[in-house]
Order: sequence, then C-alpha cells, then structure tokens
Amino acid sequence: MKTMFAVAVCSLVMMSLIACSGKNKSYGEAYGSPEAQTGTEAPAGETFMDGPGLSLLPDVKPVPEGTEHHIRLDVTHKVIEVADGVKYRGWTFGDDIPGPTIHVKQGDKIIFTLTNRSDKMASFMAPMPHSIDFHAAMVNPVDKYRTILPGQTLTFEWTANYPGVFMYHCATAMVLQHLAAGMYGMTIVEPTGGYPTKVDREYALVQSEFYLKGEPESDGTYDTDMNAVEKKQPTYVAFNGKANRHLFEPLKAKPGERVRLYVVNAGPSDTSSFHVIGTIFDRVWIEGNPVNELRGMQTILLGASSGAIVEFTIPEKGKYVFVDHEFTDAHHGALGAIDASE
Ligand SMILES: [Cu+2]
Repeated sequence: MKTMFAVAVCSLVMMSLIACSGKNKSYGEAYGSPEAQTGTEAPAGETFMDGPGLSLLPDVKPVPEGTEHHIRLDVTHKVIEVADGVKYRGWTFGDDIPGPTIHVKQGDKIIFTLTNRSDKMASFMAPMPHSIDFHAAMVNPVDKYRTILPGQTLTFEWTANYPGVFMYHCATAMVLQHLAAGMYGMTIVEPTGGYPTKVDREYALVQSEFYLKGEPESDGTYDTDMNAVEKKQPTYVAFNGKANRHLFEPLKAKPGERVRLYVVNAGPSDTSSFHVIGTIFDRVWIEGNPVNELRGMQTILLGASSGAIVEFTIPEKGKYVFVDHEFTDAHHGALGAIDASE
C-alpha cells in the first residue's frame, strides 16, 4: 500500500515537473535585468538606427541569427510628409514615422540603446525629453522606460518572452502628445520553432492617426493640433505613416500566393477594423501569437496598441485594397492596396 502511495506521489510530482517544463519551453520567462544606464555619449553621423533585423515599413527583414542583439534607435525631430504634399513636424524613432520594425525571436535578449538627438535638429523644433516603452518586454517600467533629456543616451536589456507583434512607443508625459507626434513602431517576436504556416510574401503595417492644425506655420509645415488630438478628430489616418500611401506604393503579390501581414494599430486613440477587400483571412493570430488563432475572419478589430498577424490567399489576378473598415478612417487615408495584377 505504502509502495503504491509512493508511486502515485512520484507520478504526480513527475507530471507537474513535465507540465512546468512544458510551460517554460513555451514561454522563456526570463525575468530580471541590470539597471538601465543613462549617459551622454551620443552617436555622431547621419544614421539614426542600427542593429540586425531592423527594417523600414512595409518591409520585414529575416529574423537575425544568434540570441543577443544590440539595437540602437535615435530620437529625432523631423518634417515628415503625412499626406501627399502635406509636411508635418513630427518626432521620430530612427528618423522615420512609424519607427523601424524590430524583428527578433522568442527568447532573444535585446541590448537596447536610445539616444535623444532632438537637440541636433532644425531650430524651429524645440528639443524635448523622450523615452521608449516596449510592449514586447517585461521589465520595471520606472527604470527602463525612464525619460532622458536631449543629448542623453539610455541603455537597457530586455528579453522577448512572448511571441507576437507588439507596439513600442515614447512614454514621456504628455504621452498623448508624443504618440500624436509619431513616436511608435512595431516589434515582431517570432515564436520558438517559427510559425505553423509557410507564406510567399510578408509585410508590416502600422496604422496611426495624425492631427494637424488647420493652418500651416510660416514655413509651410504643419504642427500638431492638441485640441483635435484630445477630441479624437484626426486629419489623417494612415498605414505606414502617410495617408493612402500604399494606394500609390502598392504591396506586391501574385495570384495564388499566401500573404502574411503583421499589423499594429498604434492609435494613439482610434480603433481599427482591419479588412482586405476580396479575400478572407485564413488565419488570424491575435496579438501575433499563433496560440491565439481564429479562422475564416473577414475583419480583425484592433484597439489602440493591439496587433495581429493575418494570413490569406490572393485568389486571382487583381488589386486587393486593405482598409480600416471604420469608413471614416478609410475616408481620412486608412487605405492601401496589394497589387496582384500579374
Ligand atoms: Cu517622446
């Protein structure tokens, strides 16, 4: 009897150990990292980003080899074209709006450096304090997401515990203002062992809103209208930083191909009903994690800061418009296209 009891207890212990190790295998659960360091060693030159796996939208670079990556993004203040011929006084990560897409895999460690170079910009754009918040990270936000002054550099480490598509953004008060000015981007964390499907094409899309004053400044550029920001009345809603951008620069695919889109809605305040006209999402992975799978979806609803991976087949030759199906947003520029005409 005692032996049977001992065997039963041992089996239970073994089962829990297996369950625990399985859980740990799925999600790395690497917690704890050195305290962030603030310094003044600003990088020189005209490059504002550095590191493997970084790409400008809509491109996605292959996930880099190795498990530790040094990634650098600099903050700049820059005039950006947010609609055809409309120049906007934006604040950037990596000198672009949205910032570069960071591609890593689950379990990778990122040694990240942020330099606030807003003091080296055009004199009409005042230097500002800035910071960065990675939704893909699990760290002490008070430490890692601290605000740095113009001219300062911040370095900290984080590990990508969960697969998915995650937003990063400036977290300096007033956060709403820093988000409205363009300080956001996407991190893609590929799952351990890769995705369960193979695709022919992949692209990244970041949706966001721009709120411009009614009249330009004396140099013809537009500043942020904080009154419109607070009322959630965007002038433009854009995929990848410019209203209707991918109508004029369509994404390419061929009939019969399977396409994967990594989508993040950066907001700052609006939702997105993301839809591709003429096809159905074969798979939707909510937040980009294949465990959260939906099939046969017409639209995926993304609140501000939410993301998803959608996959679909191009059924035949044609032009497939993607849209925020909240049609006021589409009307304000949340439109693009996949050109599969040949
Ligand atoms: Cu900022």
